[in-house]
Amino acid sequence: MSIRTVKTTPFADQKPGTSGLRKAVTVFEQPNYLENFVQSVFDSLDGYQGQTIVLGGDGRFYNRTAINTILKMSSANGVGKVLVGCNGILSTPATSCVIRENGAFGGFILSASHNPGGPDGDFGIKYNIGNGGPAPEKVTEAIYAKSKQIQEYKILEASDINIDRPGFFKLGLMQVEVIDSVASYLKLMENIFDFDQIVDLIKSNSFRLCIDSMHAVTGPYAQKIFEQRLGAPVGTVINGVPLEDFGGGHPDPNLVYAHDLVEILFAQNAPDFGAASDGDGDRNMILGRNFFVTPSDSLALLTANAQLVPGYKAGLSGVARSMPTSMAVDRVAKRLNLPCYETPTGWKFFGNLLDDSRATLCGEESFGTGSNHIREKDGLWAVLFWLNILAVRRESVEAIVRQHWSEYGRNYYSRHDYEEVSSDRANELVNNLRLQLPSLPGQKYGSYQVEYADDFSYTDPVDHSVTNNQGIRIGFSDGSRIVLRLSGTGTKGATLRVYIESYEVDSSKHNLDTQKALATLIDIAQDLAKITYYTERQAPTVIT
Ligand code: VG1
Ligand code: CO
Repeated sequence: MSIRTVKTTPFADQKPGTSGLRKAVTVFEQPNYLENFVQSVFDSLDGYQGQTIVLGGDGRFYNRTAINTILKMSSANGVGKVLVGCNGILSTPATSCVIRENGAFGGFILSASHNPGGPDGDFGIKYNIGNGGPAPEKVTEAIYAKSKQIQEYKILEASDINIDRPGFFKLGLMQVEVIDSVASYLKLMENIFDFDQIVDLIKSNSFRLCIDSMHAVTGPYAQKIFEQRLGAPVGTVINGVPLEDFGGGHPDPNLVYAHDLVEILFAQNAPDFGAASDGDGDRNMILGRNFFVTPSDSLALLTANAQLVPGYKAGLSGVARSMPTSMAVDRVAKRLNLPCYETPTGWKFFGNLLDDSRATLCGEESFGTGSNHIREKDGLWAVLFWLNILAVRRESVEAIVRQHWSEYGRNYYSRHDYEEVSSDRANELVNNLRLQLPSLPGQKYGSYQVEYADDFSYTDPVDHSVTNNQGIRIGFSDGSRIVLRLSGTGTKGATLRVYIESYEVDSSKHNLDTQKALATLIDIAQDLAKITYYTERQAPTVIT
């Protein structure tokens, strides 16, 4: 086996977005495209030689090809050992767990998360650092800088190794250990949650649950945890076999794309609890019987009920939410006297807060929540957290949420996505709105008065790094907000996300339809940003 040095030329478009580099599979299939990026990662790191790295993905098309390429490049670049998930499968949270458990130098996650898969779908690659979390911006910037200068990469000439079952291999001088994809993660979950109590809940005849893995990575995890370990009946996990194209679906767990689960949970005689995972298992939509839990509310509820879970009994050090996430958790934090941080969108911004013990729980409006147990958001963790709460309280999901609203008030919240719109026009929309910002404070729109209008900028309290232009916020004097930003994970055109939030303290007004409750603010967003004009769309693609 010899190491080959291959001449290459840079690709101009290898800048990682909100969560790694995501492109159409056809882009990744170009000769040297993946290799250039992987070599740029190695070229931007110091001290990985002889160390362990972790490698796995969500099982989508191109996963196996990429794994074999990365293994050979890791060997050629002097990595000591690679821990690779069996069949190339490791959910994003499991990768974070394995990196931390083994004191690994870092890891590669092969996923485009919620983006569709298959030969005509998307692929993605993300580098995580030694704390188990996504590389912070200074690292992704360094990778991007290297990718613009790259002239050669190194790869071992060897045949592919068999990753279909656990075992040990040698690839050049490097060791490869194919690991069980689920074991470490399950052990970690058992340390956090009261599994016995959840078993009791599931055994009680009155409780039924349904977990939709959407033919993505969580299938083997969910079957092992819910059906085998916690005793839920076989068939509790639906769409549980990971498929390279996710069965043609779109593994974005929201009310539109997770329609199988929505139909089951909103039917007559529906189960008591339902959850749907995204492609790489770091996010999960939570449903009760005929009831949708807004992710922002979920974060607030987990915070308010954390003392019911063994892993958090000792208390929380603080909480953090991404800027567009509703302010429901802020109210809980205030009552519990906890610091509450507001970060830009993307899990990489929580890493320092978790490492520095400033926050214990973190969450985003996009169905991702997590804690200091790893450094990624964690979909099945959120499901187990909910089940642990239900096992203790023995009330319905709806009753628990309604009781929370009556105690803290309700943050009506919705996100409107306009997908695959023209990038030029989306940028014009944002620029046009930016120009208006200085003149907005004080303006009145019906009963709403603008209190502040800015483009969100974040200073990390730990390393003091500054991140600008993270979304336009328009805040009103009654605490309502409109936020607009462009997605950093899409691969076709631009996706405009509009986030709308209002706060209602009066519990006699907690039964409104969300879109109706937010109708005036939705109209104000339309007027200010001229959404129909710029997007050339009459309505959003997805409303959650
Ligand atoms: C989206 C979500 C964001 C999430 C990111 C990665 O980003 O809004 O909250 O962190 O996806 O999640 P954007 O830039 O498209 O709004 V995942 O599960 O795709 O890794
Ligand atoms: Co994801």
